[in-house]
Amino acid sequence: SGILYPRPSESRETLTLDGIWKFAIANKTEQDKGFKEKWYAAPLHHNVEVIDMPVPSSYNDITQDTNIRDHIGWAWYQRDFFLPKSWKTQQVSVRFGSVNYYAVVWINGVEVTSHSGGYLPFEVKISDHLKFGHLNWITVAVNNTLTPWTIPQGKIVYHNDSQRYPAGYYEQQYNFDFFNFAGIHRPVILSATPKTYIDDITINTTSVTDSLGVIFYSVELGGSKIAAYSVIAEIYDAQHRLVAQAKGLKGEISINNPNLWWPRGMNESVGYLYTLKIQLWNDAKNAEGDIYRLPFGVRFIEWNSTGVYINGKGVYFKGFGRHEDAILRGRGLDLVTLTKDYNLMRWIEANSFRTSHYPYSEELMDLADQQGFLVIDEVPAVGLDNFDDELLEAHMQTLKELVQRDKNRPAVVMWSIGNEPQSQKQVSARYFERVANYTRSLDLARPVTMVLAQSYASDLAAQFLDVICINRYFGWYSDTGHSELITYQMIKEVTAWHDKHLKPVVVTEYGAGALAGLHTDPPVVWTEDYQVVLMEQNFKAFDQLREMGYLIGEMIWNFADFATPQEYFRPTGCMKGVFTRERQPKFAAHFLRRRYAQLT
Ligand code: E9O
Repeated sequence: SGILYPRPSESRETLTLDGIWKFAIANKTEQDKGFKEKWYAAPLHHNVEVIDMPVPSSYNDITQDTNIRDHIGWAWYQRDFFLPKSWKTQQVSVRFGSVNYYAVVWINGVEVTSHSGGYLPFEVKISDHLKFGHLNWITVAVNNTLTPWTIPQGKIVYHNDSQRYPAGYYEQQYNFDFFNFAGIHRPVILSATPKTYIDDITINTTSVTDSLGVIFYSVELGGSKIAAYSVIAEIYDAQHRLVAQAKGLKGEISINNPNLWWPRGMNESVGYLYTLKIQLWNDAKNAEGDIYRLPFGVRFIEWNSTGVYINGKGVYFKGFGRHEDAILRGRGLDLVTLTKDYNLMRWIEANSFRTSHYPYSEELMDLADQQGFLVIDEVPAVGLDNFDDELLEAHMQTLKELVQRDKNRPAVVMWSIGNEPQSQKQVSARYFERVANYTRSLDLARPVTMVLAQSYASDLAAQFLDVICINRYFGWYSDTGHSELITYQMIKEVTAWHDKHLKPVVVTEYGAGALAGLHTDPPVVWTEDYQVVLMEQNFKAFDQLREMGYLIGEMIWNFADFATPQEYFRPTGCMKGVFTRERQPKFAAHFLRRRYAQLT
């Protein structure tokens, strides 16, 4: 079923549950206590000492308590709410933008749903469990434990060496360098729709010329059946003028002389959005039914061995690998940081980013659609290292949920099915063949890619992709400090991938750590100076590789410094940001801006 973003309309209302919730973590040695004592069945403070916790936010950096910062396992959230009487006759749902990683939800003590996967929305109907004229309680238990069968993977390691560790000591390990922030990360929204409602809408804009845009749409209904109904589809332009219409659950609508959706820098018209208004009409009762408005762009994507094309024009990606990461909030939705980040990306004249290494919030994606940023949309499959069927199942589920959520977004121009897997392993070949083909079964309108870090000789996954993305740290992780090798090695590297597969290549990561304010000349690693030299040497290679027709994009790692697990080689975080975690420019930002301004 669909996962449309809850948008108020003539027939729909929403109420936010964002705000301060009550919160407690489960004791390390008594993880099951909350379940055994049924903490969901009574006000949380009857059972355990609670503190205040903002939603949305990660819980890690909110308190002074290391146990909360480094918590592994169950955390409990609870709050109460009243509902308007008018919702009694409606279909009421609760929708979570994301909860990392696993969530169980109770309404008034009754379990209503659970969800696996930390970065995608889930929703459940709750009408049967609600009270009107009384307080309602919602309880959420969140578990951030990562295992070999979660996406991304992790493992719990028990230490048996009694010389060094007390009995039962364990820790969470994982294969990636971003801190595994946890909690209710995105908005929690109650919504009321009519009992028969619009459950899903799919839009396809593959057939477009300058004079005609043909839009294929289809609608799915949910809830109680009505004897006789009609569906009215109307398209409005950005000035809210009706420009085309059709009838029926699915069909074709043509827009004459359409305003195409263009990414930044390729056309004066950037990020043009139409609105598809779907309206149900109850013919039996001759009454208005559910109404939903979906923004969409008219554009089409093509790809071949030399490039990716939007509306027939070849694209060069100039952008960033990023994170949803902000001071105090962690990975919680923060509209201030989110908006500032777009302003910084515009200032530096980027046209794109990759949602490394997990799907970003819908609020963030909306702005990409509106501002004309190209997005490589990535699932949280980072650093996969074993490839069994159970993992495959979870991997496909996350792709299914991602495509379901983002299929109508013009900004999304590629699906990335993972980052830096152990794709040299024999078993990975069949695994990625299945994941790539599964992705195509979900959406044929966009190319499929994955971000590779193995050598071109040993990798077994690129053969199943449409576009090859690679991460390369010449002069940083290899030949550290030897900036004189970077141009040579990068040219060799991209050429080898291209020659082997005859597919376009994007360098999705390159970069150097730089501590803001640290300078040396001659430049040495960790200075701002070295970061710039490394960029300059990469740029020389990129220019040549683009000339040769091999390279279709460059994305520096990373947009901003971000939090990592505690490591002796990362001073509180990854320092490869072009901006600091506070979103102030390093020397590198000014340098990158000069380049991106010239690249078209
Ligand atoms: C993923 C990113 O999240 N890529 C890592 C980044 C890092 O610096 C991390 O922040 O740890 C780099 C992986 C290095 C791959 C080098 C490939 C060289 C193969 C010959």
